[in-house]
Amino acid sequence: MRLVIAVVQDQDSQKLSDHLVERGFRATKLASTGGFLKAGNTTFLIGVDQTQVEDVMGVIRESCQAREQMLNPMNPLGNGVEPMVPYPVKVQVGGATVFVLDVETFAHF
Ligand code: 2BA
Repeated sequence: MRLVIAVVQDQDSQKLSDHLVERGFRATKLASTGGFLKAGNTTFLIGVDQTQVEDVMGVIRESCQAREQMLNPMNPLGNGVEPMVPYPVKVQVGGATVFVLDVETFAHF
């Protein structure tokens, strides 16, 4: 068995959720926050047989799109200190960041 962990943008979360259910995949959605942008995103935990990993990857690929987001100047120290990023910059986020892990044990009681 494999555990597919997919970090997706909140805008794609409902679409991905619907597509996974339509295709018969079970998933858990966790509310998460990106470490860099400090913006909300959604993390899916999807447990599948190893033969289904490519199918799940396809569903994720179809459901999630890349978007540009503005990263505004951040100043973690506050008063009078130059921000780490002194001007707004565009970053491309997603479609999805996906990890596939081996599952040692799976139990469902
Ligand atoms: P964030 O950490 O908020 O990152 C949002 C976007 O900012 C990233 O998009 C990337 O384009 C940019 N970015 C992130 N860290 C950067 C850095 N050190 N320097 C320059 N640009 C940087 P994505 O790569 O598509 O990532 C989207 C979200 O996926 C991330 O949100 C994070 O929540 C998750 N993620 C990405 N890579 C990860 C990893 N190696 N481990 C755990 N989570 C990851």
